[in-house]
Amino acid sequence: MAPPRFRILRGIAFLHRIWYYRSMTLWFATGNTHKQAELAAILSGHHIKIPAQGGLVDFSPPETGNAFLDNALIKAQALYQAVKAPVIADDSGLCVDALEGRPGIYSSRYGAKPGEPLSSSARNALILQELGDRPQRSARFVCAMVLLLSPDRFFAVQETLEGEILREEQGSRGFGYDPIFYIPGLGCTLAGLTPEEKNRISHRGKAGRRMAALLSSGEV
Ligand code: ITT
Repeated sequence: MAPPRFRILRGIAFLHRIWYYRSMTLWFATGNTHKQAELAAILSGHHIKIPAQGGLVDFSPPETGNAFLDNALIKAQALYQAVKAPVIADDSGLCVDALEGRPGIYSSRYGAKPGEPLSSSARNALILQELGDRPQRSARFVCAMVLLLSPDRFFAVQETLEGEILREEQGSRGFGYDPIFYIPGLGCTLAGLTPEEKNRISHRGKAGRRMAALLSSGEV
């Protein structure tokens, strides 16, 4: 019989093998490194790779859809064409009620002129200017997420996070519209939360955990 230390090592190797085979490599169809960091933490049991790691440095398919879900599927299909392996994609944005849902699917390009994208703080300033003193400040983040396993097989989920638009930026963490997105129940903006706290409540966190549950269900 093998000595105890050898048996423990063999046990660890066995558990590692189980963990490795349950975890999947997922290509994430994004060029946004903030989203990449968030999803890698949300799906921490899996290997998340971005197009640049497959030599696709300029991956940016035209987002021609009229809904978050359409654009998530466009990104997923475009990357699947290139890598021929399971892909996850996220199309997300901020919808402000008093602005009839803007910026919505145009969140990353809001206020941009051709060839001249706005910085995040300039986009935040534009939203604050458009809203002015209006008392109605309700808004939500939306995240449509698609898991594409083969050309004709995909799963989709769309999740939200409700909040309010502040009158000025607050907080220095996160990205994009986080500094103007206030969570009344927490008394701070998303930019005031740690990455773990944000993932726990966010649109992306909720959508990603649904995908994680699906991946560990044994049905995928
Ligand atoms: P990819 O298309 O390459 O994934 P992107 O940033 O262009 O990157 P989207 O088209 O989905 O992604 O646009 C999402 C924009 O919405 C993003 O650039 C932010 O401005 C905003 N956004 C989405 N999720 C956010 C979050 O959690 N916090 C702050 N802003 C967010």
